[in-house]
Amino acid sequence: MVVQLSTGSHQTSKMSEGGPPKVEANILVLGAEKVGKSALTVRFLTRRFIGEYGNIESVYTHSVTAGGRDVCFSIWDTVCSQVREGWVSEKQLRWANGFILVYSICDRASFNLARQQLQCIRQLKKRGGSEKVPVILVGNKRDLQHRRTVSSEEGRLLALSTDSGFFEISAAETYHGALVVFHELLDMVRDSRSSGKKAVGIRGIVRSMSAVFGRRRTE
Ligand SMILES: Nc1nc2c(ncn2[C@@H]2O[C@H](COP(=O)(O)OP(=O)(O)OP(=O)(O)O)[C@@H](O)[C@H]2O)c(=O)[nH]1
Ligand SMILES: [Mg+2]
Repeated sequence: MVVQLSTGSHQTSKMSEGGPPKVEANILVLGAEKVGKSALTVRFLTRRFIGEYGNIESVYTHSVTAGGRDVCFSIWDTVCSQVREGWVSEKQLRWANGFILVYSICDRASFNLARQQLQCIRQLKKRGGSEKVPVILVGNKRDLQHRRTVSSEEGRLLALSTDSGFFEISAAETYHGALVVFHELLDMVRDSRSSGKKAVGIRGIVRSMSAVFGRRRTE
């Protein structure tokens, strides 16, 4: 079951009144069990850390203003399936514009799962023709340094080798980390959209030129 919830001061509409069009971004939050997917999501939505979240899968819509524009986030806080660990469904892949992959710095198995999910996303998106996929890898529970089993370097290297963003945060300790993760991902989504448009634009020019020159040759 996926629960739908709305937060934020604005209602969803395609166009902000009188201003530039509203930016919409669908964000999928993935990762192993108990790594803090819900803690990160709820921190971003409410600025609070409430400790226990249950394991309910939810989709939240949250409206904010960023860089003078209205932004509507839809955030799908997933629950890791024990049957198909590391697997991301076609439905989730089609829905999402950007991905947050969470692991716990105290849980190596969760880091390995994040690696698997990252590869799964990259492969499936590539097959679908997408070149740049906005992904941020998040090492959570940074406050638990004494229990750390995954070094910052390992996280950074994995992100670097897969062209992803990377942050280590503590959803328990600060709001700032969650804020930076979601806004950085939003920037990546916007960049990928504009580079996608450029590619389509160039393809369009090439098509029209070949149509013109192709026709002339046969005339
Ligand atoms: N110390 C510490 N604990 C955290 C942090 N983030 C989450 N937790 C705790 O980790 C546990 C799991 O957090 P959740 O946010 O429910 O994790 P989840 O990934 O959504 O878990 P599932 O939905 O059940 O897969 C809870 O007891 C949280 O209080 C953190 O940054 N530091
Ligand atoms: Mg959860």
